[in-house]
Amino acid sequence: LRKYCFGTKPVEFDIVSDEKTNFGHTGFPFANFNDPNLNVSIPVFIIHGNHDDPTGASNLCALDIIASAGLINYFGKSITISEQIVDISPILLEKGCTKLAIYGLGSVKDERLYDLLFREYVQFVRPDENKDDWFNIFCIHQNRTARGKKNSIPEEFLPNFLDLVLWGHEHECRIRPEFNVQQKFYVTQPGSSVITALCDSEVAPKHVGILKVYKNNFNLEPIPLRTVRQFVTNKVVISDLNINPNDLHIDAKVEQFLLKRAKKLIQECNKERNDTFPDQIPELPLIRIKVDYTGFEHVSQSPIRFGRKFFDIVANPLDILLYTK
Ligand SMILES: [Mn+2]
Repeated sequence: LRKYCFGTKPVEFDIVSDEKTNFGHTGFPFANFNDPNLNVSIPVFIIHGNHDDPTGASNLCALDIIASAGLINYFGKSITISEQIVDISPILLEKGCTKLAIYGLGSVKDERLYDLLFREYVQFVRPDENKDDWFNIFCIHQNRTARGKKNSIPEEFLPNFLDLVLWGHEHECRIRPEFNVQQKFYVTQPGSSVITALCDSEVAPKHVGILKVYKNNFNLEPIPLRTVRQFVTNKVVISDLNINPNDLHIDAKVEQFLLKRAKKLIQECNKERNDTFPDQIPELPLIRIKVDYTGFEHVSQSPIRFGRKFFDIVANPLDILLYTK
């Protein structure tokens, strides 16, 4: 942040919302580029996630520290007390004839936000004048994919005056804006920038994007990330392997099969590396084989013992195998 976002190049837009409303929760109730003691050329606006949410008696989080150093503009820190309306006031930016309203809400427990939205306890505060002139963005950090009742936020709970929702938290890269026909807004879900969970949703190539807004039109250009570690995942169903469950050498036979499969996946990664000449990809790939052992519960494979054979070839040797039913 200090290296790339500070500098003498002037910021080319104005902030026209009440900065105290946007940033009053920090010790410095104004945008960092309006601080006479700082030279900011690329201002960063950021909400907190669920691993860095405010906590403790003074409700502090990591972003508070970074904000107080003047490096970021931390917004969307709604301190919610139950049975009270939560106001979400936008940061209003203007450049030429383009007006951008950025609403934000840092991560809160899904069940809680679900309830607040369902009971219409969340209020999006819109600018008083020329409501339709604004391009409205909402930054949210919650479950988007349903994982049980109330455990995610339905897009239909968000107000339909929004133009674009920037959805954080979800790991899968779905950065190309998806149109919600009912709500008439777009949702972009950039996904995690690195692979953090060894599951299918992390297989899609990682991207960041550059969003350009002109009046009420926007364009989001996805940019592929070239430093992401390779990851392949695969599923093996033992009952499909044509092995007799009562075979005395069943452990060894299953292990042989899995070793072969792992080596094949590693070869694929190596081939891909050689074909695409990626310059900055870390050398060792991530490999995950899901082993469905239904009907073969007596087969004993230690994932740790299995992984010892891959110490210098794979980034995650000790959890290549994941047993499932
Ligand atoms: Mn998250």
